[in-house]
Amino acid sequence: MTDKLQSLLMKRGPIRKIGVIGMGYVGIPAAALFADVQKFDLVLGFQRASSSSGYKIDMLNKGECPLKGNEPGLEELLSKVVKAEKFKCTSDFSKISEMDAVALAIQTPFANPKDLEPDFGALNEGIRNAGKYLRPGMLVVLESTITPGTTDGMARQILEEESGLVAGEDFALAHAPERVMVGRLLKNIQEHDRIVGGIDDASTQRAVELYAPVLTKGKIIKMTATAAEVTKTAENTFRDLQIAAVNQLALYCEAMGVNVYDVRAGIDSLKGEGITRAILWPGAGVGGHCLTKDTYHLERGVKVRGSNLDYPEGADSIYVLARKVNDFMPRHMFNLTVSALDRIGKSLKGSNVAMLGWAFINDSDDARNPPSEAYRDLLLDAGAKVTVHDPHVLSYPDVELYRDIDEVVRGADCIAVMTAHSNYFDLDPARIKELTGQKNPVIIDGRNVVAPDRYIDLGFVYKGIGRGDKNSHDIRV
Ligand code: SAJ
Repeated sequence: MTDKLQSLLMKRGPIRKIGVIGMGYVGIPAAALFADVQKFDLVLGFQRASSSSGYKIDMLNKGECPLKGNEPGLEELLSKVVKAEKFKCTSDFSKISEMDAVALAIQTPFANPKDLEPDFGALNEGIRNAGKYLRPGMLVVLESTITPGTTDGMARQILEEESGLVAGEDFALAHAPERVMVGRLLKNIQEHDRIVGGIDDASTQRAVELYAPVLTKGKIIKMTATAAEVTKTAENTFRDLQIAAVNQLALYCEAMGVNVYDVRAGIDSLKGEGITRAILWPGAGVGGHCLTKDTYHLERGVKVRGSNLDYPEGADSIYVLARKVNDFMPRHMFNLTVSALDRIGKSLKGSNVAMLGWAFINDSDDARNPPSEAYRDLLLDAGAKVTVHDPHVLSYPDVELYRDIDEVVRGADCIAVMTAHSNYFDLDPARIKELTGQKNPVIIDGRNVVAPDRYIDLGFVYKGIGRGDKNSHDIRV
């Protein structure tokens, strides 16, 4: 902590004006909640007036929420803070210079999912803008999920280059990773504990002053900026690892003729002082915007930021292995499909496969990095004809999405459940069989949605992930 920064912060006084760069799923609720804090005078939401997202500026300034889907309380809060003239959205980034604190909430997708290089382009532009208009005594906070070492590395360099100021002396710099889930944005920001990591103590303290007032149930957890980056990427890496652990177990149970759900219930029953078995759910794969990338941010962080890592030379980390297990699950669905069709003398070539579910997560329209896409591609490569049903996803590039299950199932040789949407739990096997027009239709259950015997008894060839107890059943005629 330098005296210079401390005195600059003292001179500036308490945070009153806050800028939030990036009016998306993270920035909009963050800005609205900051604006609702009595002691903050004004929040400016900074949004590029680009053709794709410039429309948000007018909507937000009318107190309307441009986000899709239901976000409880958000539109009301926006309307309240806009009416009170405590929140305004602008594309004039020069107004950053009037702020006491600036939070950057800009997404960091993959440039190309194949090479797992993050696309920091938009984030870098936001950082450059913040740097251009940075003033002594300001606080800059990165909320985006970033590779460990970014805040105190690339972000610090850009801010210092653009401003001619020195981080930790002339301005405060911190990382406070977002932990929001679509559908509960406000609740998550207010109730999750907030990790706050500065490049030095003064920066951490200044960031605490920004975030503490918006917390209701959540507590502040202070650490360094790099520790905060590791925490965020590792909390998703650990979830991916837990899912991979139960997916691996499901594959073992299939090989040993055992029902993984019996085993899961057995393991889960072990409770007691200091005993934890966070066993999750096996499935057709892991999709979404978080778990599919955050492991690679952590891995890159240890490569870029780490030194003298003591680990077997060239061996995959357990985390990368977990990603490989989870990414294998759509292929496992494909292998189950091939083996089920083979039991009735059919091959995938020329077969009709009806996929139920495209979204990466149940009862949602979110189709980012869906495991269903990998499965569909394998089917097409094998010469199958694929039709896809999803009750929520409106559109997806190069995929025709049907709303009517009957239309998708009609004439199908095989039905594959990829997403556990609620309406799949009460499918009627007799109706499904009639629609397929097959003596022995195939059903592949990727999300433990169907009751196997109800289908097997009607002559279906059933395969389910983890269902070693059912996958070699006799075929009823
Ligand atoms: N999945 C499984 N088995 C499970 C849980 C999930 O196969 O037991 C699959 C899902 O089908 C999906 C993928 O994993 O394809 C991801 O599911 P998710 O429930 O983890 O949802 P995400 O990707 O939206 O994760 C977010 C993360 N939140 C943030 O990054 C702020 C994650 O940290 C949360 O733990 C997760 O939401 C949550 O718990 O809802």
